[in-house]
Amino acid sequence: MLANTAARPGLFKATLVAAPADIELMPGVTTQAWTYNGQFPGPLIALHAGDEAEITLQNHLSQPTTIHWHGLPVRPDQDSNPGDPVAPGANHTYRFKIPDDVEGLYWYHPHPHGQTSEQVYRGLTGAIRVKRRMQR
Ligand SMILES: [Cu+2]
Repeated sequence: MLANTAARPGLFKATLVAAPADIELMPGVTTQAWTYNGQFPGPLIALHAGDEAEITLQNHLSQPTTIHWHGLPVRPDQDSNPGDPVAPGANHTYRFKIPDDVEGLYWYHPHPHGQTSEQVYRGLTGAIRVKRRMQR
């Protein structure tokens, strides 16, 4: 699970590092993958309805990349428009707010122009879970 480093409730703050890593899909067999934070699949992002999210992408790949929050209602300028690539070696912070009436299971993946499929095939993907807060 992706650790939340925010200092106040209602904010989810974290970093995803896109980088090559050796992973073991079959016992004893090493596969060279591209991962978020060295994991395949990438770490689960656990959010709550109403949360603000501030997630920084660090690109340690040899290609431009982005993160698309697949299915979540996120403003286009924060949702990894293929025309907003993050260059190799660069960082980018995505900021968005989860509406109060959203819950469910979503996923995140790269969406750079022309290189989305290669990056997903190499392993860049992860799940997003949005729960409603308990009513008091
Ligand atoms: Cu998608």
